[in-house]
Amino acid sequence: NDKRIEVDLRKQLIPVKQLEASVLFERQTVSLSDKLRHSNTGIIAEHKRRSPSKQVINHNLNVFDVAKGYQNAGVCGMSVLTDGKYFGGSLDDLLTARASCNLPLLRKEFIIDSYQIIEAKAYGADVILLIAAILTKAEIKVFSELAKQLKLDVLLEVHNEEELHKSLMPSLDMLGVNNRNLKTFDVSLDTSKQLSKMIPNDFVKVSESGISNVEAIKTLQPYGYKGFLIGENFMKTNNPGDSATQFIK
Ligand code: IGP
Repeated sequence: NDKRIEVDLRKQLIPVKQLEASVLFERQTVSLSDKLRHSNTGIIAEHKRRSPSKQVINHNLNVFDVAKGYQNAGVCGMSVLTDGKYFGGSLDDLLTARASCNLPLLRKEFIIDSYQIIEAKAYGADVILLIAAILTKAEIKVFSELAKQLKLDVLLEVHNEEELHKSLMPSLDMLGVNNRNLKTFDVSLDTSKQLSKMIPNDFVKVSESGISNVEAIKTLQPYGYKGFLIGENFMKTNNPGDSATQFIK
């Protein structure tokens, strides 16, 4: 797999056997989808230093404080960008978040190989993200079934109808609709509204990106959304935890 080799060259990989022998691999994971089902606010708060659309969001905060702040705010879960190239994140960030809070943690990464799922668990994640735009149906099946075996929740991300229809399968827990077009970076909450009716109710519906106020959440809840993934709006402030609190009270 060519894509995988590119990833391999960036760092020395720890053998799978060693990852499986790690202390965190034994940890009992927490289900984000269960928490969202039973929440009225449903915030998944993200740690994101920068992005392809915004070069600098915030470089001055440490993950430890951000995770603590989100937990104190009462969010349902935290998303940690581990991609270095586009988002300036790392697996170290995931570990640090794990050390700082009990929230279910989503490894936010472009997953293209099973290895990254085993790695996610060994570094303390409870949830993995699978992005329909970069995976085949067969890959989504293999990766989501592996995640379920490892007791990880699966959030499958789509941006249009075609991706959604390709992806629906029982091994997914949450269906995330990305309001941001990854090619143009345009954001529209209409994407969540339009796709909602095509998502069967057995999946927890999550609306991702471009959510900047409580009104947006109130608008999306009648469409069946139980989860709201928010990054930039919190991270651009000096105290992301305090900003999250505004969304929860
Ligand atoms: C958060 P925002 O607009 O609140 O910062 O968006 C999250 O949805 C976004 O970071 C995201 C993402 C992704 C990042 C959604 N899907 C896939 C990387 C890869």
